[in-house]
Amino acid sequence: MEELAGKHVLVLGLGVTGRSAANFCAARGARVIAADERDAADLDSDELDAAIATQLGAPFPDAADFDLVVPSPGVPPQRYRAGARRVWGDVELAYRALAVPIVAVTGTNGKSTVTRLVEAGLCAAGLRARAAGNVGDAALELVGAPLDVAVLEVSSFQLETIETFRPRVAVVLNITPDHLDRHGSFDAYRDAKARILENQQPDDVAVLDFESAATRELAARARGRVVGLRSHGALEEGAWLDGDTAVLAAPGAAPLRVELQLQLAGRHNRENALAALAAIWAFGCDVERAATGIATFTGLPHRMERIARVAGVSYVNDSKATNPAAALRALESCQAPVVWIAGGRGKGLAFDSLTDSAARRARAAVLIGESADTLKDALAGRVPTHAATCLDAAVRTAAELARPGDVVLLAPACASQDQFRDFAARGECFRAAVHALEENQG
Ligand code: UMA
Repeated sequence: MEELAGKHVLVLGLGVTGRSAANFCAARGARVIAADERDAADLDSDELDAAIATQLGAPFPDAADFDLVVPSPGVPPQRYRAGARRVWGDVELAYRALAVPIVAVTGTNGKSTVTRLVEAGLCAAGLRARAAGNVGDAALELVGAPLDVAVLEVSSFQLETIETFRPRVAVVLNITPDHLDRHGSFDAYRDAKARILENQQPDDVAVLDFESAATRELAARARGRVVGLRSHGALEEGAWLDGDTAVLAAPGAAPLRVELQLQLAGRHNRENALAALAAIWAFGCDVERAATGIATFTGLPHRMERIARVAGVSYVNDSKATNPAAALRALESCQAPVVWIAGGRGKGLAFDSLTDSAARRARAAVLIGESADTLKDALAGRVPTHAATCLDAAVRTAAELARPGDVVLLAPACASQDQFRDFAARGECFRAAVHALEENQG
């Protein structure tokens, strides 16, 4: 990217994104300052190019002094917008540098699973495909890799900082309230997600989850072809489930029927597989071959991940359930009585939507973190609640409350950052606590 040479670039945040963005810009001849408000001791800045200047443990420099600001997704716009001449997030930079088409996936819940399913399906169909973005590896890691197609999971935070980003296929899954603490309102959150469609052209495709009212409405904003997704019931142009068969229909052609064989349990995962297959179909690949790749996918850590069975009780880690809608799905997919571990940092969302389901499924709830009292109020009179000071203690309390045949489910409905670095660290803590129970048993 010639346009970076000689430019004065400010990278905000030095996590996964910031490190990749700083190195990327420096390698293309930019003069880079990378800033992070955390102290050097808390940061992993070893991998930075020697030419990059850093400013750590101090307030961010003034964005107005730079040609380009590259914010990390976790840095809110009000920290840099005023005065910034140009803002490109890492997804915009990756789009400008990638020489291959992009399948991009957004939505509130299920997007990492769908991203990985698309990657697995495209690879099985014979393409060199790799997933990156919000799924874990920075999008810029894909630049220069031997690829036919890039699969990017893009969050609302990342979509706030695009300018020309144009995926060949854009998948928008369900949109339900999340990150309201950052976006301020549901409309603003949905509008950020909708930006995935804003640069598409008539030959691009938007795959939209029609079961989600907020996503269905985005059809009016689509500039490309729209492929709708429904859990059942035919569409003129779209995909739906007929039992375990995915049906893919386009006007003027006989519908394709592809049997879905999945390693993943739960109706929501059949819907995730349908979304992935529809994206692959929209991209123009052989869906029969893609389905064989989808069939081999065994799931991601921290998403309904079965950790162990101890004293007849199953322990399931759904640390990625960081909002009420995801926790609801987790509760609903448990067949056995649940001892539910929930709580953490709230995102400005009410928990009332969980009360009925919790009352039906949960024998008890063990509550942790900043939202424990709010959750306790939401469950009052419906589910017995217990407080725990930390996740470790919560697992021990849950083990005492559970009876053989029960499920102890970590589905926090909240973010983790009051007690952990991120949802993955929370999931690892749960895993370690369950293994400790196992050892005490043995
Ligand atoms: N920082 C500041 N000041 C601030 C905010 C952050 O200095 O005001 C610094 C922090 O000290 C830290 C760095 O910025 O050192 C972290 O930046 P970041 O929070 O953007 O984290 P990254 O490591 O770059 O990870 C980001 C995504 N994180 C977030 O969106 C919060 C990762 O998604 C993503 O996998 C990664 O980029 C690669 O694309 C995580 C996530 O929780 C999994 N995403 C949310 C979600 O899925 O709900 C959106």
